[in-house]
Amino acid sequence: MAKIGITCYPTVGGSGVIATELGKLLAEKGHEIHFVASQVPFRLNRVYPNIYYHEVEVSNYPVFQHPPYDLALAAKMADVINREELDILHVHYAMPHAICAILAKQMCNRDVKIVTTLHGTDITVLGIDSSLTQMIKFGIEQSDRVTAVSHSLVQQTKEMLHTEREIDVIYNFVDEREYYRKPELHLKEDYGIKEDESVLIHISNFRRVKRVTDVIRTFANVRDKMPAKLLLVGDGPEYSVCHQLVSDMDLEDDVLFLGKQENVSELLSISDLKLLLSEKESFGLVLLEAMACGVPCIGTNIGGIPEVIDHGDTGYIAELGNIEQMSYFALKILEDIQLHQNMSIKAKEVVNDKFATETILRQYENLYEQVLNNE
Ligand code: GMT
Repeated sequence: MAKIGITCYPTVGGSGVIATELGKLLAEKGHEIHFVASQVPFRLNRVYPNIYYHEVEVSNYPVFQHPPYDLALAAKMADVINREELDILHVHYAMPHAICAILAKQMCNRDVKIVTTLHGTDITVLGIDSSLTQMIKFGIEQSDRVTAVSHSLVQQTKEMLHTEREIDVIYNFVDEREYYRKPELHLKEDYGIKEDESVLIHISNFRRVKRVTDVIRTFANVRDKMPAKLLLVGDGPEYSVCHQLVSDMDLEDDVLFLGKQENVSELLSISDLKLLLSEKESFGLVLLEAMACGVPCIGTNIGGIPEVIDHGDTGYIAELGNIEQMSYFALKILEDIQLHQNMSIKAKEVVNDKFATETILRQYENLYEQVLNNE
C-alpha cells in the first residue's frame, strides 16, 4: 500500500471532485492519503481513518504585495513529503501545482514521485498566455508521470506546448453510489413543474466558455414546441447576463435559476435532457453525472465532449453555436419516448462500462505501481 499526497483546487468544480473522489476510493483500498490544499476539499464530507488533511496557510506579512500561495504550498508539500514519508504526490493541474510539487521535491531528501493530472483549463486557457507556457511545459516535463482526462486534451497539450512528453489518458468517473436515478420525492411538484413538462438541465460555473446563453436560446426553441422547464444550476460571472436574456426573451416562468446546489443527483433525477454547449471543455464531468442518472445529453463538438457522448446512442453532438441544430436534437429526443428511453438506458451502461469507477481506479493504481517501480 502506498502513501499518496493529493493536491487540488478544493473548491473548483470537476477537478476538485475527481481528486477528492479518487483519494476516497484509494483510501478505501487501504492506501494512506494526505490532502495538501488551502481548504478541506468540499467532497471530503466525513471522517475517513486513513485520510489526512494538511492545510496550506499563506502568510500575509505586509511586505508581501501578493500573499505567496505557491511558495507556501511548495513548503507545505515538502514538509508533508518528509514527515509522512510520501511515496507519491499526485497533483491536479499543472499550474501551479506541478511546479510547486517539483520545487517541494527538490527541497526534501526523498525520492517522491510526482504524478500530474491535466484537467483542461491550464492548457486551454493558460497555455495561450506565453509568459506561463514555459512554466506549464516545465511542470509537465519534470513530472514523473502525466495523465490527462481525454485524448483531445493530450493532443491540445502537445500542440500548444510543443512537447513530446508521454501523457496517459485516464478518463474521469462518477461515484455510482451517489449518481443514480433517485425516486423523485415530490421535487418536481415542489418546483411547480407539471407532469407533462419536459425538464432540461444545465450545470456549470457560468463562465463565458460554458455558453449558457446558447442553452437558454435552445431551450426557448424547445419551449415554443412543447411544455418544458429549464433548470440552471450553478453560479458564476455570466449569471446576470443569463438573467437578463431570460427576461428579454420572456422566459421567466419557465427558467428556474437554482444557484449552487449540493445534491445535483436529485436534480438530475427529475431531468429529461442535459445541455452542455461549451466552447472549451476537456471532458465535461457533468455529462457523466447526468448519464449515470439516465439523462441523455446534448454537447458541442468541442474538446473531450465527443469522447463522453456517443452521438446517436447516448445523446447528440452539435456544432458550437448552432442553436437550430441543438434545438432540433433536443426536440428529437424529447418528442420520441422510445428514443429517449433507449438513450437513457445506453447512457447508464456507458457510465458503468467505459467510465466504470473500478476500471479508472485500477488505471491510476497501475500507473502508481509503474512509477514506483521506475518503469
Ligand atoms: O470547467 C471548469 O471551468 C472547471 C474545471 C475544473 O477545474 O474542474 O473543469 C475542467 O476539469 C474537469 C474535470 O476533469 C473537466 O470535466 C472539465 O471539462 C474541465 N473544464 C474545461 O476544460 C473548461
